[in-house]
Amino acid sequence: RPEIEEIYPEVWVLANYVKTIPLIEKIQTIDASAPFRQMMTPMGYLTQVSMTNCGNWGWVSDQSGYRYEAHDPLTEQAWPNMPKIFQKLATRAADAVGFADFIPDACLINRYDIGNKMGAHKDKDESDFRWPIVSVSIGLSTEFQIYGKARRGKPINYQLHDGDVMVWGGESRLIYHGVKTVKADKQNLSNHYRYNLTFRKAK
Ligand code: MD5
Ligand code: FE
Repeated sequence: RPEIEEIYPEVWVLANYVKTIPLIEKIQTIDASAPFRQMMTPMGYLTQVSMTNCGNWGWVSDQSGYRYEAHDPLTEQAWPNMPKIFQKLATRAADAVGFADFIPDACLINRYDIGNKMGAHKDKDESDFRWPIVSVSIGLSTEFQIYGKARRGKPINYQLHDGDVMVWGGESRLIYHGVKTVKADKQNLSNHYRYNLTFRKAK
């Protein structure tokens, strides 16, 4: 694969862009103070995916809706600081596709156990859609689905691997997307999770 590929208008993949072991170590430190948890949706279902956050703002969901909060509702503490290596990675990836000065204030960390998926949705809880979203895939591979402006129709599927980074900006910022069921890696059964770091400017 080429280094940088625009797989859909204003969706870029930077294949095998980052070494993930240091990122996993930071995720484990964050998990120790702001543990991964499934969240309740306004529809009354628990998310399959477990989540936590770092940075000034954390994305949360409960019976009353989706929003960004400065404190972890589980511990009532501020979310852990965003590690410098996280922020630098997001800024560098955004810059590589033409978004200068992207300084995220929120990093949602998703953990997919084997068998978990994320249904089609769009991310619209941020205040300024001119900023891109940067997403980093870690651990197990998966198929990412891009629907477009409507949720219906056949999605474009794109395989994401450990170390791949995606940047969504402009036109693509408000399109529907999802993650297909994460499968076990038969070559490496010690790999239990897919993590995704989603860097945003929430406020
Ligand atoms: C994931 N997470 O692999 C994906 C990667 C989420 C989510 O979708 O909301 O936590 S982020 C892909 C993404 C993010 C923001 C906007 C768009 C796609 N988009 O405009 O299509 O766990
Ligand atoms: Fe999303």
